[in-house]
Amino acid sequence: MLDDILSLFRKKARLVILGLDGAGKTTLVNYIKRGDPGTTFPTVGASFERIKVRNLLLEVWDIGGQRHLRKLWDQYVENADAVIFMIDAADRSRFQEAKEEFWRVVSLTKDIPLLVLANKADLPEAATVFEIADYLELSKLKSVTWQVMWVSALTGMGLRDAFAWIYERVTGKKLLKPMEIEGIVVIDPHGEIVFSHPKEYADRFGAFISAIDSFAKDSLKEIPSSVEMGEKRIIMVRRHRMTAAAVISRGSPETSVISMLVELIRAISTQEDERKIKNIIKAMEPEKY
Ligand code: G3D
Ligand code: MG
Repeated sequence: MLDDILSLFRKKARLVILGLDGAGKTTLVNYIKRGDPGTTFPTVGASFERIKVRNLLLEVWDIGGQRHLRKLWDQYVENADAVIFMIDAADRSRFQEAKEEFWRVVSLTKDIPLLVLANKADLPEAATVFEIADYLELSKLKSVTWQVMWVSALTGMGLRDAFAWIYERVTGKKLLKPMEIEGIVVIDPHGEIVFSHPKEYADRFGAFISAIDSFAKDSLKEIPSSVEMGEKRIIMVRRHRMTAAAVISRGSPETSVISMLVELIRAISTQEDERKIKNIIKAMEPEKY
């Protein structure tokens, strides 16, 4: 699936991948290399890797700490077609450090597309894209084209959408379908529907979702699942014994929806006010994704 996207890059593209050590950059590169082992260039020093896979030249830097290397990676960033900033979404203890490095990178990207990958989304403790966007203060990003996505470099979850986004920005061609959410429901541990968007959606769809919920209760655990239904797709997430489900159109970026559902469960279970909950859904509107 990811290979389909990678093979679309007809012209050479330079991607710089940055992040603290442990963010998952090497894991990402290894995932990409599964379809094509590519060429690894010998490099000096342990904090830099350079790999060519198909038409993509990946220049990977461990940042943070070693100040003397900065001048070097600055140049790589300035010559990139797109920049990927990776953050370990499950390691909150290093968010502050990541944030400082992130804003240093931003000062170099100018108009280069910038993709923030909130990695390790497969771990139940992973922060959602909302939490990451909040923490990094991404809303302050004005000039650059940017996006934040929830991925797992280990399982490959979300990587297709991530590279589709890069492809769109590098080539100017459209690939991803706009996000289309038909409806969302959240079900509590007793099987009661505690949230529905739009309001009347639960009446149309709720019974079906409840049925799936009771069926999946034991097997779903905390792993998101998705079921295809013609041109639509049902995405289900379980957290804190609650289930959130969204019906989306096929081709919409799935991990964004998963992240939203996790965030919805969190907001509902901590009884956040309705306005905040509305904003979580609003952040999914087509112009953003
Ligand atoms: P880096 O190259 O950015 O320094 P690595 O990071 O790719 O070496 O990853 C650091 C550790 O995080 C590795 O674990 C790796 O397996 C793990 N990791 C990377 N991506 C993911 C992910 O998406 N999910 C999970 N659960 N783990 C991930 P080890 O134990 O080998 O150090
Ligand atoms: Mg590495």
